[in-house]
Formats: sequence, C-alpha cells, structure tokens
Amino acid sequence: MENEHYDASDIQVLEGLEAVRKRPGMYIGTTDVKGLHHLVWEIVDNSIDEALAGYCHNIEIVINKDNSITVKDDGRGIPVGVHPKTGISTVETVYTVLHAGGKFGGGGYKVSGGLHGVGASVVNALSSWVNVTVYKDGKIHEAKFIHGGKIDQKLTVIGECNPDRTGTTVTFKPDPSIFDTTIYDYETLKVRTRELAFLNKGLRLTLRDDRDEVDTTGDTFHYEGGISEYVRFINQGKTPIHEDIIHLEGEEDNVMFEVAMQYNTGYNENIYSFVNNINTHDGGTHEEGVRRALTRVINNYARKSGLLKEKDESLTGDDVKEGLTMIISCKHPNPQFEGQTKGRLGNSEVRQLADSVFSAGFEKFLMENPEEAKLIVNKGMLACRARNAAKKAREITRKSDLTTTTFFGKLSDCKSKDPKVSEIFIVEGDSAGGSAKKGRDSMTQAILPLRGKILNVEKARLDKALGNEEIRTIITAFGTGIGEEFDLSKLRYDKIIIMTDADVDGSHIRVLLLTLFYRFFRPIVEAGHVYAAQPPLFRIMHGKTRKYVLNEEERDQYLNSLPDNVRSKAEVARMKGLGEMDAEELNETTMDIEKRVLRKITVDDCVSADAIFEKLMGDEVEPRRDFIVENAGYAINIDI
Ligand code: 1YM
Repeated sequence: MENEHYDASDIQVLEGLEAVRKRPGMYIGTTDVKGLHHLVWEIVDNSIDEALAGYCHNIEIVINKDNSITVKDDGRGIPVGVHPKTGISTVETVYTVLHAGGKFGGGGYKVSGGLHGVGASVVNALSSWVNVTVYKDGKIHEAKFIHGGKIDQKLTVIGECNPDRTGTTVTFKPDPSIFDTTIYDYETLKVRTRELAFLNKGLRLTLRDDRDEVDTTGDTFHYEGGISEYVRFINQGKTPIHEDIIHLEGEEDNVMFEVAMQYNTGYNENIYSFVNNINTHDGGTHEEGVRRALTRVINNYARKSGLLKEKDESLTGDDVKEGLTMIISCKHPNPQFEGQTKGRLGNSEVRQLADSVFSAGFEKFLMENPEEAKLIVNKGMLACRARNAAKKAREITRKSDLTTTTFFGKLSDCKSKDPKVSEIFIVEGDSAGGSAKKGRDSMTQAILPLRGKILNVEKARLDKALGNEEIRTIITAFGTGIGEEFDLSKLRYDKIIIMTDADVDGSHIRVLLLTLFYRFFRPIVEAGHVYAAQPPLFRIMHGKTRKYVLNEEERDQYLNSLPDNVRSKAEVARMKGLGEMDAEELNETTMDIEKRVLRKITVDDCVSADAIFEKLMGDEVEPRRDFIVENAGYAINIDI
C-alpha cells in the first residue's frame, strides 16, 4: 500500500513539473532572456526568506563557465528529514512539488517576492539539471535532478562538515530547449542584486562571473543603511536640498513598512515602491498612504509655521513631490497584487499603516529640523507657483485676443497684418507713446506705451510676471504665447523695438525688458527680432540745419567739424527724453526706417543684462541708483 501511495504522488509530481514545461510562461512570464534571469531570483528568494527569518547573512551568486548558476547561502539549510505528507525528503519535496515552500516550514512566512514557494520546483522543471547541497548537523547532504526535475540522486549524505557550518547551495543549468537564450548577462544580475541588498539591510550579496578566464572578484553589495542608502545612491549626481536622508519605519500585525526620502534641487520625482522586494510599479495602498500623508503633513507644517499664509492655496500632491527621491518598502505576509501586471498592492489595511507611520515620523522630522523643513516647504511652494504659472500661461494664450477692450486701449496696432513688414515699438511712458503714435507709419508700425516700470522677472517667477498688466499686454501683442505653448511662428511683428530714453530710468526699463525677453521669449531674441532704438541725446541747430547725435562724443565731433563762425552760433540742446520730442522729431530721429539707428539685441546682450541684474535689482534702492548712475554708459551699452 505504501508503495502504491508513493507511486501515485510521484506521478502527480511529474505531471506537475510537466505542466510547467508545457506552459512556462504561466510560471515565469516569458522564456526569453527575462525569463532566463527570473530563474535566478526564484532560487535567491528562498535565501532572502531565510535572511528575513534572521538566519542567513550572506548570499553568493555565481555565473559558472557553462552558464549554469550557483546560489549559495549560510542559512539553516533546507530541512533534510522525510516530509510527512510526501514521504520523501523535504529537499526533494521543495524541488519537485509545485506549491511547496512556505507551507512546509511552519512558523515563519514567506515574504520575499517571486512565486511564493513554487519557485524551486519551477526552476527544477525548466532546467537540464539541478544540484542541491545542504550543510546541516555536521553533514553534507546532496540531491540531484535531471531532465526537468526527474530525480537523479535522492538526498544523500556525501560527507561531513564543521557542525557550525549550515547553509544551502543550489546549482542549476537552464534547459536550452525551453529558453530562447541560455546566456546570462552580468549587468542585469548586478542591478537586481544591488537592489536586493538595498532592500534588505545588513544582508551581504556577492555576484561573480566565472565565465571569463580573467579572475574576477565580482561585486559585493552590503548596506547597513538599507533603503536610505538606496536613496543616496539614486541622488548621486543630484544636489540634495537637505543633507540627512529621512528614514521612517513601523510595523503592525506582521506587516512591516519602511520609507526613506530626500529632496534634491531637480524637478523630477523618483518614487519607487516595493512589496516583499518586488517593485510595485503601479503603486497601490502603501504608496497612496505615503502620498496622502506627505501632502497633508507638509501643508499642516507650512500653515503652522507661517510659511504658507492664510490666503495662500494649499500645496498639492504634485507640488510636494517635485525633486523628491523616495523608496517605500513594505513586507507583507499575505500581499494582494492587483492589476494587469500585478504591479499594484491591493491590501487596504496597508494604506492606514503607511499613512500613520509616515505622518508621525515626517512631522517629527519637520518639527525637529526647522531649517530643512523650510527648504522642503519652499520647494513645494515654488512648484505650486510654477504649476499655476503654466496654467495661467495656457489660459492667457487661449483667451487673449486683440479685440479685448482693455488691451485695445493700450496697443495702437498697425494696419498691416503681415508680420514680415510689421514692427512694434515698446515705448516708455504715455507722452512718448503719444508722440510716437503721431509720428509713426500706421501701416507697418505699432506702438505699445508702457505706463509703469515693468516687473522684474528675475525676482518673480512666471506666475507673478503674468499678474503684471504690462507683461500681459506684451505677451498678447506678440501673439506667440508663453511657456509650454510658445510658438515663434505666431510672432506678429518682424521687429520688436525697445524705445526708451537715453537716461538712467530708460536704461533701467531696457534692462527689465531684456530680462523679460531673455527669460520668457528667448527664441525671439535668438531669431534676431529684438532691437533697441537709439534716440538722440543732443540736437544741434545752426541755420536751417538740424542735427541729432547719440552722445557727447558725437556731439563734440560734429561741433568740431563745423567752421568756427558756424560753430559759435550753433545751438546745442539736450533732449530731455522721448516724451518731449514732438511727432515730426521722433519720426525723424528714432522711427523713420530711412533715418533711424537701430541696434540689434543679441542673447549675449541679455546675458550681460542678466549678470548686472543682481547689483541693479538688489533690495535696497540706493545702491541700485548709484550703480546705474556710475554705470550709465555701460548700462546703455548693454543693448548695443
Ligand atoms: C540557495 C537556495 O533555498 N535556502 C533555504 C531554504 C529553506 C530554508 C533555509 C529553511 C526554511 C525553513 C526552515 C522554514 C527552505 N525551507 C523550505 C521548507 N537557498 C535556500 N534556507 N529551515 C530551513 O521555512 O521554516 C523551503 S525553502 F519548506 F522545507 F521549509
């Protein structure tokens, strides 16, 4: 009877493994290079489980000469006794019975990823041969399998070892009749081996390639800091905004939850979550709990500390994840993976655990580290402003139209709608605007008078700039839109001409405009559409002659060229500004295509403008004025 029973289960076992060989995809996904590498992790997972149970500290993975793989650990060793249910050794049972694994152990639970215990038998089913060696109780035990899981050598004691030595060593050779390729890639194994080391702090994993003739020592990965070191690794080459990595952890009902995070100066989010060492690329309850808590805690702190004022809107989840690198790791005895690719954790109780562990710990961090907290909140606030700016920019581009009455009042557009012949003068002040309007060629020349000084966009981000009426008007007039929707081909004018006085205030406005163009309309500058008009500084009259000159040097040169008797009668007048020129005058000196002098603005001009900006735009007014006065010549020259 006993024999009969044994035969029956033996047949069942073989049928089981045969099923795996018939439909390998069902068990390991694919039989391509990915599936080939998957086999390694199925075996390594058993070692990791042993590590999580607290018995294994070192795992070694070797690619052998023949592209077989050896995985060796220093755990307790797979039990060697006869298994009560199968009547065969536990080692053999684990390697031949599908759905074996954790159930046999009793006590602990399987938390590592993979096939949850069926891994060893699946690897056996898809291998040409497998050798399992167990070091236990001072003895070396060995079992061998061939041809997809058929027993070749039952578990046998093949020698003795130091009674202190325990562990399991498994070598398998993937079956070439199953896999498209049986050649292992070292880098692929390395990336995951390193990841496993990060995810299981304290565990030492070594990877070695014995295929080369050259002796390689391989790579050893061992991180006492676990996922904190993972965050530091990802942030390598980025600039963190706070030095210490925030690390929080907690446990409830055998569910372990852990998170490590650090903000960098960048704008991308690097949030990776894992359940039982498996990447949950579609997130799930653990990630949701953290994201929810992150947004709430930062907002609460920002309000309480006064960084976020009552009138300020709350930061969104998108705002607080800008530049955030975060690793979330959850170890769960009974994870429910959802979704098409099973990349999402479904266990609803984890949401609350993640939320409470994260919020308590993160709040404490913010309270205890006010400087870092301020940097983090400010980062979120900047992201919030940028987000609103992008939204406004889109709205403006969409809504703005030249018939809007408020807008219409400011711009005196030209009659021509052909951008190739059209130009726009941006004029300082209403009175100059009035003269310019009268002196223009209304067919091709548009006039846009600027009332006040335009906003310093160096100090304000796009959002604030868009709140400025003068800037909004400029954007609308240009027609290109701004930000994401900027389109150079929609530019309504061939020439954009900045027409400001040749004095300190004029220089100032010019610098502000250059900065605006540089920051928000750089392609317009690059394409050579921006010019500075050169209004004269002096008018020299003698007889019926009227001569305008740009500066003192030209004035003296001109006067010296006159005969003495003429020079003595010449009247030299300093032009007091565009506003004081009449129309007939403005046209002749600054606007007439034939007579005017224009200077093309280059990006370099804008960069210089940008560079002197710090000094120019300091918070104190006096040094700024001094600087402009001292550097009046330079300030004028920046747009030449
Ligand atoms: C290189 C592969 O399989 N190590 C390994 C596996 C097991 C144990 C220790 C182990 C587990 C338990 C008790 C337990 C496995 N045991 C079983 C089963 N390395 C590798 N190391 N004693 C030892 O889970 O209680 C399956 S895997 F089922 F037999 F207990």
